[in-house]
Amino acid sequence: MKIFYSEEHRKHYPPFEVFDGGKRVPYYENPDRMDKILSALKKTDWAEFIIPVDFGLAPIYATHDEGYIQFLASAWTEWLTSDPEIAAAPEQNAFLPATFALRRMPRVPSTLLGKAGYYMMDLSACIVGATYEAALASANCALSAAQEAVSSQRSAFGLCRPPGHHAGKDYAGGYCFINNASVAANWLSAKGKVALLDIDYHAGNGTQDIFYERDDVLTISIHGDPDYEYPHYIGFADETGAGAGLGFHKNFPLPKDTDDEGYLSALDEAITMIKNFAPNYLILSAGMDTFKDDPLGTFKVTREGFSKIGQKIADLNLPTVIIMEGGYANEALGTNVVTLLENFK
Ligand code: SP5
Ligand code: ZN
Repeated sequence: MKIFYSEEHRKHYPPFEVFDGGKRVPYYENPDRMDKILSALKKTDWAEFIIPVDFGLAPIYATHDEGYIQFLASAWTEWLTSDPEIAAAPEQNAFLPATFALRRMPRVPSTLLGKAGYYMMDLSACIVGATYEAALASANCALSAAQEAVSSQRSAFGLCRPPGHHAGKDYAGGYCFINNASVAANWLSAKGKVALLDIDYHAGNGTQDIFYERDDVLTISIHGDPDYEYPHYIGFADETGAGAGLGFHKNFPLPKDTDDEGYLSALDEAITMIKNFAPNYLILSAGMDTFKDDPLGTFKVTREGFSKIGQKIADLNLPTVIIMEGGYANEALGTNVVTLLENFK
């Protein structure tokens, strides 16, 4: 299987994130995640690593707001030059807002901190010097995998970091800056009918946001119920699309402690919907944070569970663009990714 991977992510390693209750904790979404996945993949006889092609900004702007992308591009340099204390110790700093644009606050301010609270949804998508380049390279991994699926009509893996599914048209959040899977799905939608299935533990709010009014890309997310879990305000069962897109989005919010059996029965329903939609391509937003030992999750999915999940999705027999999303139980992450991917090789 062709695996699109770039080393560009490595320096995107914020020194902290602001966790529940305002506590500063080490950044969960760290480069070690990739090292664990790489080392597990290198032990197989089927992983073929390829450096992604640069698709330029056109496919990014086709999915995201230009003002938002320009904010991502310049935020760190502006922050650094705004304060000599930060410039003196850049590696101890990360850029985050302190104020957020909530309901009925639709103005985009002209200043950096104002923009930050407008374009960011939480305190976990920290911007550092390497963030923008890493996010672009990550999107190129997804696009390159999509292109491979078109040309070979086989499945391919975009080993993306940073992840993408929490990033909306004009906002970052949940460790995500550019919505890799959505950028790839939008690009792929010009080549055929696309379904996107999100199996990350957290609701794919960004993907939902991006495709909510479209009927040409079916989006489905299976996740921890937002009533108790991040991203809290979106991902509920009654959100099924709007306008032309009505009926083309589906959420499966699941209870805490969901195990293999509970998970697989939601997956069966999702798979039936995909079959009825009859797409030419499938994008799989593959987060492994449903795993029983994940520090950010509550689900109880096992390694055998990931094997069955992969088997069921691969049985759709579609060229599948698998996109790496979350998963923070680093010691098991490599094995879990290989276990899922094996079904598609
Ligand atoms: C891509 C992805 O998986 N992003 C996830 C971002 C989640 N950030 C907020 C986590 C808040 C978790 N609270 C869990 C308490 C555990 N004791
Ligand atoms: Zn997640």
